[in-house]
Amino acid sequence: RNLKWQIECRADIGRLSAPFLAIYESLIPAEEEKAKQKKLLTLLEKLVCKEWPDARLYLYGSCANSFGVSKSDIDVCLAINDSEINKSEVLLKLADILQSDNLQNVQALTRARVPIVKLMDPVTGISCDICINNLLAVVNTKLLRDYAQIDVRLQQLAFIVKHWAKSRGVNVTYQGTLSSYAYVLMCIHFLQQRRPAILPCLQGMEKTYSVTVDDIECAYFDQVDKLHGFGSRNKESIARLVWAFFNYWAYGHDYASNVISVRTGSTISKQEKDWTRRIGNDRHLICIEDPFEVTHDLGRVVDKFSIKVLREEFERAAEIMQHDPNPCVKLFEPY
Ligand code: 3AT
Ligand code: MG
Repeated sequence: RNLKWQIECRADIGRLSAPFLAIYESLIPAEEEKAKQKKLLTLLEKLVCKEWPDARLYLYGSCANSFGVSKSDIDVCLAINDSEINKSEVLLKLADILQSDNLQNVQALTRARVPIVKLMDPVTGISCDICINNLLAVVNTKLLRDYAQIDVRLQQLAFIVKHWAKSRGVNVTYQGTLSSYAYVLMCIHFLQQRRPAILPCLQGMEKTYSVTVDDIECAYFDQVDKLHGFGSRNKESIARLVWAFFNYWAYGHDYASNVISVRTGSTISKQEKDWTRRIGNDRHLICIEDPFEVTHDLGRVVDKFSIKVLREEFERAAEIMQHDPNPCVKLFEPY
């Protein structure tokens, strides 16, 4: 495996960037889509404020973290500053309110891992999930958005990787493959590791932003406008980065011993995290540390079957990137 990781990149990699950039451009949401999302959020704010005057609504997930492709659903967090509330009751009440305002397909999923109300707005056609007090997700959304400001190659790589994962059926957490959030963290980690680095480690720098959420201190350098050009000494093209990303996950990553960690800008050992054996349902077969909730392994959904599927998909992608005359076609072929 290590020999293969040393393999030279194909000589014609430079000419492959144009089709990847074309795919990236085609996935960017149009401005009018953003406007529709704003409109729906305003409507929801109006409805929520009648019942909970002190509550606030936050967008999170891909509609707010710069990694949303066009036609995505939106994720909304209702923040109620009251530790006494019963989430299920609030969700049922919320579902009632939304239903009476003609929002469609309203459903309260009170027993999900993250309890939500789902709805569809017939005016804008947008579907939306609302959760309660999931403020860590709001903060990790800001972290991802801040990273995206530093070098456009992160957004390009993450759009391509997400598009690949959706096309290949490996972006389905209930089937044991990885979430979009996990894939974006894999991209950030990967660009922190390039030499010269394309991304810094924001949590390793002076703390200009700090909040405490659920007893977890979330702090990092968020003045990212000062970091424009950080990665400019690295001239790698997007095609080369896609090639190297899949090679890393196919042949370079040490699955047996290492955890990728955006928080430290590096890898850390499974030993150090005590992620070496299965505990309950957490098998730690591919380890991705959450940047704030550091006891949380985003790879914990992966089981002994889906790890094989994932690794075979990484190898397939690496193979295509190395040899296929027209990798953009094969790479995204539906499974
Ligand atoms: P899609 O474009 O919808 O696929 P997304 O970034 O919106 O991508 P999800 O809908 O899966 O991803 O998740 C919404 C947000 O919830 C993203 C992240 O801020 C948070 N999140 C998701 N999974 C986790 C997790 N396991 N731990 C912590 N936060 C998470
Ligand atoms: Mg989403």
